[in-house]
Amino acid sequence: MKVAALYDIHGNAPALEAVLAEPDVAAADVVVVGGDALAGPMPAETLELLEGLGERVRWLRGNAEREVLERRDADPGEGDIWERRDTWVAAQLTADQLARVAHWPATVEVDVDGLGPTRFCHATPRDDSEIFTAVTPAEDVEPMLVAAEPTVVCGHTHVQFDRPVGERRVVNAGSVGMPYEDEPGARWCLLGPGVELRRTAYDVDAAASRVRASGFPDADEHAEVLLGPPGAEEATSVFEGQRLGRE
Ligand SMILES: [Mn+2]
Repeated sequence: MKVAALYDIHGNAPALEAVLAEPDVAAADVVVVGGDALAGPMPAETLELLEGLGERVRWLRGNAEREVLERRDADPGEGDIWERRDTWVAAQLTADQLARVAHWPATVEVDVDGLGPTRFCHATPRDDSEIFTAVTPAEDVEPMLVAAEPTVVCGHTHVQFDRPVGERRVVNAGSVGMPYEDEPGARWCLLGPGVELRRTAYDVDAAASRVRASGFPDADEHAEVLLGPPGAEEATSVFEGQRLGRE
C-alpha cells in the first residue's frame, strides 16, 4: 500500500482541499486521517471532504475528537476557551456525524510498500496526548512505543520529523491545518516505499479570512496563530519543556 498520512487538520478545510488536490494523495491507496481532524473553525466541511474519499480512508481518533465528544451536551458559554471551542465544534456536527466519529479507533496498522507493518497513532501508540519530539532522548521515547511495529507514524505536536528510536523508525507527519513550521503551507507525509515529509502551499491569508468569518470562539486569535505560528525549533523547545515538567 501507498499511504498519504494527513494529521492534525484542525478544521482547516482550505488547507485540506489543497492537500487532497496533490496528485500523490489522489493516487494513494490509503489515506490515514491521523486524528485532530475536526477541532477547528470548519469542522463539518472538513468531515465532508474526508468522507468524500470513501473506502480509501482509515480514521484515527485524536485527543481533540475525544474532547469534542465529551463536550457534545455542554453549555456553550461554560468552560475555558479550549472547552468552549470543543463545545462549538460538537454543535457544528450532526448526531449521525458525531456517532461516526465516536467509532474511530485510537490506532491503525497498515502494511506499507517498502516499510512493512506500520502503526499509525495520534500521539503515541499507548496514549492520544503524550508528548515527545524530534529531540526527545530515545530511551524516553522507547517505553511509549512498546510492542509497536518497526515503523510508527504519529502527529499531535504539529512539527514534522523522521528519526530512529532504537530499532524503529518514528515519523511525525506534521499538521495539515496548523503546522508549527518556519515556512507556511500544509504538512503531511507520503509513505511507500520511502518516507517523504511533504509541504503543500495554499492561500493562508484567504484561509485566515474564512477562520475569522466562521463563528469559531476567539476566531481572530486562531487566525493570527495560523498566519504567524511558532517555528519548528520554538515549538519543539516548548514541547520539551512541557514533557519534562510532567515527569
Ligand atoms: Mn492532538
